[in-house]
This record gives sequence, structure tokens and C-alpha cells, in this order.
Amino acid sequence: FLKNPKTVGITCVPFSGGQPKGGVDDGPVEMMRFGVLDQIQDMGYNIELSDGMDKYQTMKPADDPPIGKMKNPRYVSMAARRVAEQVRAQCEKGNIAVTLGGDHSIGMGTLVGSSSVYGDDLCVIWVDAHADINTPDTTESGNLHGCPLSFVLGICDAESPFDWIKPCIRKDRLVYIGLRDVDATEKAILRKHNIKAFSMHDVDRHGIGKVVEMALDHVNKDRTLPVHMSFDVDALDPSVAPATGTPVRGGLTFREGHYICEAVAETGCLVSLDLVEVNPALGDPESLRQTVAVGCSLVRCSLGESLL
Ligand code: 4U7
Ligand code: MN
Ligand code: MN
Ligand code: MN
Repeated sequence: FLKNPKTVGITCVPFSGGQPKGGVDDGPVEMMRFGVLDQIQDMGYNIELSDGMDKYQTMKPADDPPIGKMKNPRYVSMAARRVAEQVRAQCEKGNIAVTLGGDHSIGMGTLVGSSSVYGDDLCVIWVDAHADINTPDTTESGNLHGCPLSFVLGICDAESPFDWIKPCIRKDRLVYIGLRDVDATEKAILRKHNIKAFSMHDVDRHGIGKVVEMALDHVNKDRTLPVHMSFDVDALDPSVAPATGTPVRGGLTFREGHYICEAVAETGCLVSLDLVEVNPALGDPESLRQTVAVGCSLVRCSLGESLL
């Protein structure tokens, strides 16, 4: 699918407006400080960096009162819209579009951007402890990082300021891996719309190899369609990725997380990738180093680092 399979288009999104904790906006800069760009180049890729990563800070509206339960709705919407444009530009060039977050509300932007180029062929693998499919009505926290999928799937009718988002992802082309903290309202949505999910229970039962195979079979049986993977580091166990805003015990091991990325890389179908929810402000320096390091290594593995 890719015109430039050897070019990685990186979009850094230092954004934290989709949840209340500061620091997740430093995720991208910490991954860059850790050397993620050089590491990708050392794998033989060219890098094209989307510009103006400083803009996200300055976009914050002076006044952004909640709309219903949604917190920072205008700010989240503006940031996601910019992400969508930048990811679309990377995909249009035929680059592998890698987006470094930032909180997971930016996922609505990456999905709009990638699907605007790949259409409804796009398959989505959402690796997360959470389902991120609350609607503006079902969300209890009002934090929009828990809602991105409901907008792009068209499960809620996106009202202003999100009315620029049209349903763009097919429900039968979404699959989850790693779930273990799903709100009751979200479970009802998953059931109602028949959305496929592999929880940690499934990982325990079948092993990660089988789960990834079943997940890929569900969305992309013949391995001929383009794939977007959205990887929330909180899918990993907090012992592996402690510096994140909503950690949940009982997550993926270091190897299970990497296995997912390796298996996706092996398909040759990956066209876009998010690595989100690294929050360097949470925890001691060692937790930070460990989480940033694992974030960078998941990106490299998704790009094929461990393929022989
Ligand atoms: B993340 C939550 F209630 N479901 O909506 C919510 F449990 O991007 C958590 O996966 C959302 O980190 C977590 O606030 C969003 C909560
Ligand atoms: Mn999560
Ligand atoms: Mn998430
Ligand atoms: Mn989280």
C-alpha cells in the first residue's frame, strides 16, 4: 500500500487535554530525547517530521467550559483536527505514519487522517487496558481520552465541536487486545455493535501468539488490507510501563507487548501507528526511563526491528 515503505513520517503530539494529568504532553519529547528518531534511522528508514509540534500548547482556548460531561471539548477537537491533517499528509505521501502522544484522545485524529487516505479498508488494532469507546453521554469521567473510538465509529452523532468527524472506521474492522478495565456502558456498546475484543483473560487462555493471529484473522483474514495500530502503553502491565495516567494491574508482559508489534510488522500491512499515554511526570526517574524506553522499543518492533 505504501509508496514510501522506507520512510517513516513522524507526528509528535504533545497534548494532554483529553485527561486531567499534566506531563503526558512531554511523552514525545522524552521519546525523542531517548533517541527514537536515530534508532528508526539506524534501521534503514528515512524520517520525515511533521512540523509545528509546539503549536498544540498555543492552541488552548482561553475559555473552554465543559459541554455536557465532556472536558476541554474545544481544545481536544482542535488538537485532534490538526493531528488528522498531519497524519493525512504523511499517509498521502505514502509514508508509514507514526504518531507519538500525548493522551489517547488524539486517536480520533490519527484515525480520521489515516482513513481519509485508506478508506474503509483500514483495519484498526487497539492495544489498551481500556476500550476508549465511551460516548459523550456514557462517559463518567468526561475525559475524552476514553472516547475517541465512539466518534470515528459513528456510535454517537458527533455534535459540535466534533461535527467535523464523520464515521470512518468499520465496526467489523476494529479489534482490541489487552482489555481489562472496561466500563459497564462500554461493555454494552461492544456487545450491541458486535465489536471483537481480546481481553487479558483471552491472552491467559490462548497465549499471545494465538490471540494476535485471531485478532488479525478477524479484521484482515487474507492480510491484504492496510492496518492502523493504536498502542496505549497502559496495555502493558504497570511493572513494565509504570509512567502512565491510568495504570491497571494484570497487563501484558514486556514480551507480549513486543510480540504484538512484531507480529503486526510481519504482516507488512502496517500503514500507521500511535504510541500514546507515556507520562514522564508520573513516578520516579527509573519508572520514567523504563516507560520511555519500552515506548521506543514498541515503535521499533512495529517497524520490523526484530524480524530476521
Ligand atoms: B485511555 C475510563 F472510566 N473508561 O472513560 C474513562 F475507567 O486512553 C478510562 O485508555 C479511560 O488511557 C482511559 O475515563 C483512557 C474510566
Ligand atoms: Mn488505556
Ligand atoms: Mn487508551
Ligand atoms: Mn491511560
